[in-house]
Amino acid sequence: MTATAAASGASATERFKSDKLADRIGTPKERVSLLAREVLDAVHGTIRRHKVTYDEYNALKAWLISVGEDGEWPLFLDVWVEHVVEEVATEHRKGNKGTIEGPYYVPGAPEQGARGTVPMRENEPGTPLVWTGRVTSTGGPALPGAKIELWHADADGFYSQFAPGIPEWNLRATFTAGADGEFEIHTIRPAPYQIPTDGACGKLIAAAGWHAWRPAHLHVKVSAPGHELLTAQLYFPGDAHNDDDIASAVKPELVLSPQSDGHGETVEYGFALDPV
Ligand code: MBD
Ligand code: FE
Repeated sequence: MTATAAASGASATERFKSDKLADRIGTPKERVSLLAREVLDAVHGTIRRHKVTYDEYNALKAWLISVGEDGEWPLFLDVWVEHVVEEVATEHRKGNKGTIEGPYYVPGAPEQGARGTVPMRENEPGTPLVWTGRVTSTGGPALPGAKIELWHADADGFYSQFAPGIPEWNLRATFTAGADGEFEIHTIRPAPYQIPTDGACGKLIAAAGWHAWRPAHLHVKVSAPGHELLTAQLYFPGDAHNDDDIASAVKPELVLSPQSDGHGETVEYGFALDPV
């Protein structure tokens, strides 16, 4: 079976509903009215400025219907909107830069302690990557016991639990920083990632003449008691899409400096978390 937009979209939609909708808080009426009004005003402005036709309106309507049918609301929103929400939510931070979560996080990945290997298949394709680092508070002290949740795509660009035929927790793990905040993670280097092209988001990309690529990336969530949760992605130097990520989620502070060691690559990268 091959991965289809509708199948990974349906999984991402279910994931969102069970993780994020459960603890959503109500938004006050005044705030809903203000934001909805302003977004609608912006749409009306675009229609007037560009004299949008009925054909174009109906094409939009059909496309919006297909976003839901393909389960691609999580993908659409995380690719084209989340980066600005993240920017606003974290602008006060003094510690590590973060970036968007994207649609493919799953909580509860297997625990590996402070040093270990991410679950992977026998002969998992890809260059071995050994990543060492420390988790500290922005003031300097180490944060022993900090959690580092890691998830990333395989060498074909597929995420476990969102593409068929991949073991449940493949390339997903939770590490716990040691006494000095240190950790050592063994994994493989992920491949550049192309968002599904056979669904509604792919249709928009093709119709607009854009490309569907994100640079290769490792996703992390780093957490410690009394500190703000850090959601980030780490990138590799020289990737063709670091400068034109479809999801606009690359920041210079998030680009790694790996060293080749003949067998694979090693890299050092740590995290400073902001106290709450
Ligand atoms: C991804 O892997 C991703 O990280 C984002 C942000 C959007 C789509 C796929
Ligand atoms: Fe991703």
